[in-house]
Parts: sequence; C-alpha cells; structure tokens
Amino acid sequence: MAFRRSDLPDGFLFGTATSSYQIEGHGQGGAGRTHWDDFAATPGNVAGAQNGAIACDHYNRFEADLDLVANAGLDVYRFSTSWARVQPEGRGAPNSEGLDFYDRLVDAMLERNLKPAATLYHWELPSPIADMGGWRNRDIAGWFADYTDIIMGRIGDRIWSAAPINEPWCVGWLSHFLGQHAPGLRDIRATARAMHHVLLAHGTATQTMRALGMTNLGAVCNFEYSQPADDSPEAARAAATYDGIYNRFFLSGLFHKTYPDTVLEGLEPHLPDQWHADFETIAAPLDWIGINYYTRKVVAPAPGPWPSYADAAGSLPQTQVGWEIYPEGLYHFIKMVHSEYAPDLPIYITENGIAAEQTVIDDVADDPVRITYLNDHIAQVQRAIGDGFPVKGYFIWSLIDNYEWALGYAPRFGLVHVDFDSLQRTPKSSYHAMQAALMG
Ligand code: IFM
Repeated sequence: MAFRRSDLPDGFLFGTATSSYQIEGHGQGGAGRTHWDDFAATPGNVAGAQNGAIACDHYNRFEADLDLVANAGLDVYRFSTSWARVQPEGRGAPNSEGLDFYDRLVDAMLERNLKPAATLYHWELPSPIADMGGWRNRDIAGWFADYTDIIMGRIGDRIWSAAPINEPWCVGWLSHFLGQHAPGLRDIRATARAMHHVLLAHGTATQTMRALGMTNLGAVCNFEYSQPADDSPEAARAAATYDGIYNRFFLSGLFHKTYPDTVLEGLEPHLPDQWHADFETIAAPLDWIGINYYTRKVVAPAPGPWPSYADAAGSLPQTQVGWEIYPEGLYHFIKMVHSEYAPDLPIYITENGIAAEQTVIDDVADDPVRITYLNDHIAQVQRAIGDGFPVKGYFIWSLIDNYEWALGYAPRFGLVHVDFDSLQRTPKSSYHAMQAALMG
C-alpha cells in the first residue's frame, strides 16, 4: 500500500465490514425466513436465483474468519445481527441459538482485541414482518425497537459501537422504487413510507439502546457522487434531484428535521400524515456518522414524472460490477457531511471497497486493482484529515467474498477469496498489502 498506519493520526481505526445474510449461512441455527429468501426464490430477481442459505458458512467458521481480521492488523470488525435469526417470526419469542451465536461472536472479537461495531439491520427482513407490509407499515418502528432490545440486551454490554440500519437508501429507494432489492417493489407510495419509516425505526432503536445504557451510537448512510451529464440547467436539475434522494434525504431527516425540497417535490403527497412530528424521534442525538462510499453516477434529465432523470454513460474506469471509480467523491462527502449536516460528530468511513476479479494460482489470489482502489480512497481520507475534517476510521468492504444480493456470488468484494464450492478462504494480495501497511 502507499501508506503506513503511522501516516494516519494516533488512534485512527482501520476495520473491515460484513453483514449477516451475506456471510453467515442463513439456513442454519434456527433463523426464520426473510424477504431475501422470498425475493431470491422469485425467478428473475437474483442471478442464478442464488440465496444466502449457506453463503460463506461464517456461522460455523467465524473463529477462523475473525483470526483473519485480527491477523491483518485491523482494529474494528463491523458486522450485523440478523433480525430473523434473533426473532424467527420477527416478533415474539427469541431464538436462543441465535442469541448464543451472537454472544459467542462478540466474545470471539474481544478475545482477539477487535472492537465490535454492530449494525442491527442489514436488509434481511423477517418474512412475517414483510407479510404485514414490511417497511411500509408504521408499526415496524415498534417491532424493530423490540428486536433491538432483545439483541442488545444480550450483547450490548460488549459492543464498541452500534448503528441501527445499514444504508437507508437501499432499504427505501432501491427496494421500493427501483425494485432491485427485496421486496422488489416499484411504487412511489411504498417508497415514501419506507424511506420515512426506516428513519423512524432508526430513532426508536437509538432510544432503545440509550435506555440500555449503550454509548457510541451512530447512523450509516450510503452516498453516490451525482455528476450532471453535461453543462445544461436541465442536467444540473436532474443531478440535484438524484443528490437529494440518494445523499441528502436521510441526513436531512437525521440532522435538520426535514426533507430536501428536491425530494418532497415527488414524495410529499405519499408520506404518512404525521411525518413532521416523527422528527423528534428520528433526530435523536448521535455520537458519530458513518459514510459508505463506492462510486459516482452520471445523471441526465429524462422525460416523464418526477424524479425525471436517467443514468448516463460515464467515462471513468469501472469495477467488476460496472461502478465508476471516483475517489474524489469520498472527499466530497466527508466535507459535505461535516459542513452541512454534522459539524460536531466524528466521521467513520464505514464501507469502501471494490468488486474485482482476481486470479488464484497456487493458493495466491492476486487483486492489484483492489490495492490501487484502496490506496486512492485512503489518500482522500488523508487529504480530508489534512484539511481538518474529523475522520476517525476507515473500514473496508469486505473481509471475504460474499453474497452480493441481486448479483449473487459472482462479484468479488473480499480481501479474502472464498471458493464457494469448498468454502476455503485464501487471502488475496490486497489482504497481505493491508497487513504490511498496518503491522509492518
Ligand atoms: O454488499 C454491499 C453491502 O451489503 C452494503 N454496501 C455495499 C456493498 C457492495 O455493494
């Protein structure tokens, strides 16, 4: 790598991130059915109709996986707990096997001197909750708080940091407007309600964790740099709408107690009646804010109803999944979050990484593209720190190759290669490079 740990300020934390459904093997340990199982079983939704039933079998291999985290010299392990593993029906009786698993998992992190950074929801909604409308149903905020109470009542005493929901844009827009993630809806009213309720559930879960005495609570949002396709006012307007929906809606709710005009233009008629009153819960004080950043989008105006934009072709190099590589966007969002929304909060880069092919020859998985990507993005973090922005940590997505949702198992995001037949793990050259940078 182009940096060494000593190039970052003292106390700067390096980590890696995963999520439950993408690695655990959801078919084991008494976990309940989720809307991702249903979505994947519906032809045409997921490449090869693949699901997370086995995934990386982390459920049985977590000790070895955590050894990989610790041996890389990383400080933080960001993971998620599965609602359906904790409460198979989404409400009511907990699954003791599931609670025991997360208990062992957290203890195994502590034994390796890793800081456990928990996320409560990384997208596998219990099917019985989906049956009741899922994120469209306002009652989800209460059910989510109950789940929070159960899981954090068990492990919260050992958690270093916690965030309720990973990437609310994906839960709301990607899943209810674009239909690309479970539950696969394309409905503006469902979208408005899901986007609002996901914030309400963030608020109730935060209150629940505070009541349990937990500290270091945050929110994790994802961001995509919105690049107008040309210099026209129409393209500028399209890009501003994209920026509003993707990058500003959730931050505005969390920190400004309102939503951006560019988004209200389309969603306001579909929001639940009492949406203004909910900001008292939504904007519960936080201790940090997390940025997940991967790419930029080139946005052009398009005919038709709001949001009246379309993706346009970009000119930058792309990843294995066709995402443009634009490291400067990371600096842009650090600056935006700090200057416009959360001037008093520490910032963590809670996800950054790349899907990239690698060759595995004689047990060596070579992924030079990932090394370059990480170098270029960490350089933007260093630039931001140099300019006085309070970035306190950087976590790589992901530790191991895993289930990349609708794209199945083909995209390779891991520092560690996984053979999905044998489930053997093989550290890639990027893993070794990070290890040298952090421990060398
Ligand atoms: O795999 C996902 C993860 O679940 C959430 N953030 C983006 C990653 C890469 O697409």
